[in-house]
Formats: sequence, structure tokens, C-alpha cells
Amino acid sequence: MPDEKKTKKEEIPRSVDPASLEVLAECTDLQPIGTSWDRLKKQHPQCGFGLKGLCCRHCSMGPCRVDASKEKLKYGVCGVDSDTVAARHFVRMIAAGAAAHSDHGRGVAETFLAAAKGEAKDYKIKDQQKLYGLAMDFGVEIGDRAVEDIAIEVGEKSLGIFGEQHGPIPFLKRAPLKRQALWKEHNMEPRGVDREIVECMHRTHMGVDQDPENLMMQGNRAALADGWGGSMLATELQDIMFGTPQPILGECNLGVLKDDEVNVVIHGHEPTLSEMVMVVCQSPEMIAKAKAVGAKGINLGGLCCSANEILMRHGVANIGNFLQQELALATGAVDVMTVDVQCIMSSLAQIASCFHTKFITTNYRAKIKGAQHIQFEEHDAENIARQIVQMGIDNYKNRGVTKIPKAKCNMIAGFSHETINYLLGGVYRSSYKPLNENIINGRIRGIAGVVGCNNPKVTHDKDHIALVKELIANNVIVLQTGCSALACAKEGLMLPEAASQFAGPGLAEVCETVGIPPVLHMGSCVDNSRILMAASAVVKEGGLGDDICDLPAVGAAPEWMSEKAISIGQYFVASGVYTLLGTTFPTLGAEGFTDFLFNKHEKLTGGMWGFEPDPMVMARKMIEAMDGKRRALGLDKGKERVLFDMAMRRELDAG
Ligand code: MSK
Repeated sequence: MPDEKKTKKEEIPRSVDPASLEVLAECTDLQPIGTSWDRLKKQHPQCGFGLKGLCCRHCSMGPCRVDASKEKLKYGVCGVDSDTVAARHFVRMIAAGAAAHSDHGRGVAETFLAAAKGEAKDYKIKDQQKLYGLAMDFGVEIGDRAVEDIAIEVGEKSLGIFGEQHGPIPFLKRAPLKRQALWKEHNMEPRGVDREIVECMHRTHMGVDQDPENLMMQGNRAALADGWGGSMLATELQDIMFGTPQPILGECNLGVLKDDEVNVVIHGHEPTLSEMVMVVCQSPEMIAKAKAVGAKGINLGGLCCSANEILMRHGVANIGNFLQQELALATGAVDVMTVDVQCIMSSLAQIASCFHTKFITTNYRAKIKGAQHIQFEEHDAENIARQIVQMGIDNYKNRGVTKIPKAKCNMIAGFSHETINYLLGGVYRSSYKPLNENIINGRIRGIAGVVGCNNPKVTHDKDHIALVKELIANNVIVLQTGCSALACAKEGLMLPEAASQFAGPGLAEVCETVGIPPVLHMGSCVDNSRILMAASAVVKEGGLGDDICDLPAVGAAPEWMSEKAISIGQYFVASGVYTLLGTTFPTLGAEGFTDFLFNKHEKLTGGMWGFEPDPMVMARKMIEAMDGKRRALGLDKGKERVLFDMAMRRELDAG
């Protein structure tokens, strides 16, 4: 962990983003709490056992530090060894991450059902085609039934999936047939995510499952229940209610805050709240109220995945990613910040109190000391959103000096897997075939999913940007979600012109022909399920093997920090994808278990984990892995490079 050491001796730069550095330079008045960078510094040295996954505090005989390399510390009080300690810890991280995504998904399903029943009047069914698709997945009759009746049955079935006792969950059928057979053969098909998480907690309790590999079978089931269950349900139902994303122009970075408008900021993950806040911010009545207090209007901006959700559907400006949440407040320009769940720093209430900012929690699951709590109810959504926006308007007059950096960047967001299908094939012949053909002919070397958070242990955004630039320069098309997507957007990588500027010649040619950036924004954390769908679609299109593990496709989370990243990574590994973490890896002190994750797991699912803190080395490892898959597919022998023109597309259509 080189950056750990560096932070102690020579300090690493805090960010590569000029807007963030500008605010950080002025952040001297946030005492006593400071920023996450200040607090990390004070935490040094961090616990070495904890960092390596070797600390067990599952019972009161401990906490035990268990380290196979030290005679005295080989076993915990109960006799547990380091591999089992690390495995239990890792499985609990999967369970927590899966719980976060899936509880979000359950909330969406409840709102969806209430909307279908007419009990949440502010929400509508926006994408009927997607509703019908989901109904067919669930075996719900469509016929000439009313949309609302179909939606009620779909909503009830969706809610039932979370608690499904026997499995397998229905979306597994979306995976390639060979993958489904592999899961069945290894008894890895998950039941509902609730059951899988409970079993994770049971097995990791003191004195239950002591076999690291057996523990990981349960970790795999829980992660699959998240990726192909809770997260995928969240994405599907959100698309039906709020619209399936299509490419849309947006702006990003702290420079989107405005001096002369009421700044309303949403942060967290659930679009049920942010969609309503957006509707209210756009209402003429509220804009008139803002003007009445001397502002030119209302400026809505998002942070983290709340930003991703409203950015990709409506082009609402995104203020920044995880490490910019405190900086947004430190500009002094935020009149109201409202948060729901996940990735919300405990410091926000205190930092808001250094300024005029009203800081509001809205979810009973996520209260913060010092915040004002306004419980969000789907039955009265618009009224509650109006109350929040009104607080921002009323607070505008209390603003002091603001320090809004100028830096901001345009970006294109909103590449759902349906949109990619359409963009590649055209409206009458939606297809992934042009993508497959360009992978086969070598113009595109492979596909990378680069996702995940920021972590103050490494320079903010640096590893995301370095990794993604290196990948596209080597003709790898990059699919992104979460805070990683926002990092690369700030660097201008999500604009079509980035293709000629940063991509290798093959990828650039494909992007320029289709008119897409080389780095595609696919949404929020739960939308990693869109990447699973895209990978499955590529396999089904043909020519690149018959399972996800055959594809020249690799995943990475270079600056991860959240347990959700572990769950996401594990569902990719369980789906057949080599997936690397940067910054740190939570089992490194347990050699046997780490070897299982980094090597032996591939025999089980065709996917495995890796760890690489240097983004350039990480890129090389990813490209080597893609080249290995290409060789296995026989694609290493030079083939004539063909780009699909209209005549070839027509031929495809006829075929
Ligand atoms: S918000 S989980 S910091 S990506 Fe989804 Fe960003 Fe990571 Fe949270």
C-alpha cells in the first residue's frame, strides 16, 4: 500500500481536480472537523491488522489480531486462523454492500407499487415498453390489461423477489445459458437477497462456517442476489418510473454552483427524492419565489449517485463525486443540501454549520446528529420536496462570502444498455453486432468497466483518470458508473471529441462513426447491473464465445472505499469477470484466502479478483487479460479491419 506510507512521510497531492484544489486551499475555517483529508492524516498510523483484514471482533473473547506470520498471533481465542478471519470479514462486506443496494431497490419497489395503485400520485409510469418487458420476465400476463394492473402485479412480484425463499431469482435467466448452467452446477444460484444476506451473517457468526472457500460460496450467492437481483430491480423499476436514460448533455464540477441563484443540492442515491426535488425546482411558482428574494432562479445540482440519477435522465448539473461533498459546502454557496442514503459523510452537518447552509436528512434509516430531519414519504413526495426547496429559497438571503471555483466541464451521460444497442445498430436494427464485429476485427481491443468511489488515501480522481486514459489510448472502450464516471467526466473524457483526442486509432474511428465518447456514462452504483446486461448482450450477439468469462472484458475500481464496491466486484467475479481493486485490498494479510480470491476463484466462476495500486500497471494487467481472452478466442491472428458502413448494416438487417 504505497500511498499509506506516502501520506505519513511526503504528503501526496489531495486532488488532481483544479476546482477541488481551489476550494481546499481556502478550507481553513472548517475547524474542528476539517475535511476527510485532514481527518485521515490524524488517523495515522491506521491499524495494520485492520488494513490487512486480520482483526476479528465477532465475539467478546476478542478483539483478536490473527497473523499467520507471527507465531504468537497464529490463532484467535476460539482457534480461528487468519484465512477464516479475512474470509468472514470479506463476506460481511459483501453482505453490507448488497444490503445497501438492495434496500434501496426495495424502497424503489415500494414506491413503484404505491404509484401503480394510485397511492403515490406524484409518480408515473414513464417507460411502458420497459414495464411490458419486465412483465414478460416475471410471467405477468399483458394482453389488453390496463397498464396500472400490469404495474401492480409487476410491483408485487418485484417486492416478493427480495424475500424469495427458494430461488433462483428470475433475472438469472438474462445471463448467457452457459453462465446459468455454471451457477446451477456450483449451487450458486441465489435465492432472494434478504435470505442470502441473513445466511451471510449467520455463517460469519462466531463458531459457524470456518472454511474460507465455503464461506465464499455464500459470498458469491449474496453478491449475485445483489447484482442480478436487488440492484437490477432498482435499475429496472427506476427506468420504468423515471424514464430509461438516453444520451444527454450535462455539466459537471463545483463550477456549476451559481452565485446569483438559489443553490439546492441533493446527495445520496435514491432518485425517488431527487426526481421530485427536480420537478419542484423547475416549477414556475418556485422560480418566482426565488426571484422574489433577489435570486435569478433555482440552480439544482447533485453529488455522487444522486447526481448520476438526475444527470442521466434530465441533464441536471453534477457538482462532483464523493470527496467533493464537503467541498461543495465549503464554497459557502449551498443554500440547502438534502441527503437520503449511502456515501454521506458524518461531517456534513458540522461543516454546514460553519456556513449558512441548511442541511436536511430525509430517510429514517439515515439520520445525522446536527441535521434537520424531514421524513420523505412517497405518498406526499412533491409537497415534501417543495418544503425543502422553500427552505433553500428562504435561506438565500443569509449567504455570506462565496468561493465558487470556475472550473466545470460538459459531458454526455445516459448510456443505458438499451441505448448502446440502439446507437450501434440504428433504430430499425438495434444490435450489439457492430460492437462485436469491431472487437473481433481488433479495432476495439476489449471492454473495461471502471467504477467505484474516491478515497483520500490516494490523490482524488487521479487513478480513475490515469487508468481510463491509458485504456482508451489502447483501444479499450470504457463503461463507467458512480463516482469514477464523474471523475472522468470532469476530465472531458465523456465528450465525443475525447475520441480523437485520447483514444487509440481503432476505438476513435468506431466512436467517431457512431458519434459516441470513448468513455460511456452508464449511471449510478445500482446501475452496474446495466453493465451485466451489456456483457450478456455482447455474448448473445455471438462471435465472442458463449459466456461472459470468454469476453475480452475486465472490471476495476481504482479508488474504492465502500462495501458496495466489494459486493459489485464480487458479482462481477461470480459472473466471470477479472476485477481489480486499487488503493488497498481488504484481505492482504491472509495469504491462503487472498490466493483463493486472486487465483483459484477463476476455476470456479471464470472470474477472479486482483489488486494493483498503480493505475498504469493496473491498465497493463487489464489489457494483458483482454489479450489473453482474445488469444483464447482466436482473435490474435490479424484480421482485416472492417468498420460497418450502411450497406453492411443493411446486410446485417437482412440476415
Ligand atoms: S456514490 S459507493 S462513493 S461510487 Fe454511489 Fe460514489 Fe462509491 Fe458512493
